[in-house]
Amino acid sequence: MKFILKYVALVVCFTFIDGVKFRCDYKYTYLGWLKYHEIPATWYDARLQCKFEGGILASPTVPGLKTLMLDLFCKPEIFTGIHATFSKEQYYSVDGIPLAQIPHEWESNEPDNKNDSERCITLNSNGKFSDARCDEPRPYICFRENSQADVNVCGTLDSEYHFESSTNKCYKFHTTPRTFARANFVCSAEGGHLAIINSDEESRVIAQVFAKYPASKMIGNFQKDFAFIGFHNWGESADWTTIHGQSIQEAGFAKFTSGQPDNATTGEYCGSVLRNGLLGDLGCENHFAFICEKSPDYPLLCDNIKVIDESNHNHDCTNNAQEKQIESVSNKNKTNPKHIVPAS
Ligand SMILES: [Ca+2]
Ligand SMILES: [Ca+2]
Repeated sequence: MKFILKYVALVVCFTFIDGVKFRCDYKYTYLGWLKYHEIPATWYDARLQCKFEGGILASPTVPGLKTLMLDLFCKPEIFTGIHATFSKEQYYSVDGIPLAQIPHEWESNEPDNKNDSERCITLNSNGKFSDARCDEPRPYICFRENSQADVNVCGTLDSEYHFESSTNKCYKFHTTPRTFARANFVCSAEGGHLAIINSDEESRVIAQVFAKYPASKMIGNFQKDFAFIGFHNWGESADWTTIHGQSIQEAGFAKFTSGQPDNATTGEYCGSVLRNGLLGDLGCENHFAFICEKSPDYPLLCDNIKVIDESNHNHDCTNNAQEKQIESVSNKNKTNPKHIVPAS
């Protein structure tokens, strides 16, 4: 009995000590991991970005989370995950919590559903809500709830990334067809990039990855023997460059399949790989499967039990404070934002 108790105590102890890792670009808090995205995006892209990063578009569903969110931004407003994009006026957070169950106070004269086109909710710096157009870009915050799920050997929670020891890289084949730009967006948000072939060996590895996805495994009407990878020619001819700026020769692999590049239908400026591991060109705006590559040690991983360097995350709003003061003088109705933190 004593032994069992000791064992249980040890297990509890180790469970507690053994931290959970997640991306260091997220700030660890008592409620979970948070990341402020200062570059404004449409609500739709914000939702996707958070999803691909391993979180969700944050909503202030509980008062504690709202406080943490307000501490992260200095701008007048950010998108929350609360939306009515399915049916108008039916507001839910992206994780399904109805607006009625989320504590909230509206900004004066809001919600107004201006021009009957406002289906997304912003969190304003004073803690109040407004309804707003989903397609007008705003900053936003991604959130990952605390959980015991830990990253895999590829440094991600995404189990579709597989490690290849011969290249020391991880790869993920995406069967949902996208344009080159959207494929690049997805890989990047996942912490990787569109695959870049750096050697004959990597070409062989990529061909093996492709072989696991016969056409029958892909749903939809598109050409299934090509996949976008990370090279293009800047919209011009014969300047094939990787998305990281090297010529494909410098990158280490420049073998096109026979008959390629053919610049078919006048204008194939984006790079692809075929099932044989060789290169081809494709129209950037057409939809194809694509392959992401990820380094196991990028993005950097942080442990939830180590002391976290707050400097990367805490926003110094002092520069904005001056602007805000001017704003508040010019607009007497607006109160000073509560969340402005003094310079440390
Ligand atoms: Ca409004
Ligand atoms: Ca590579």
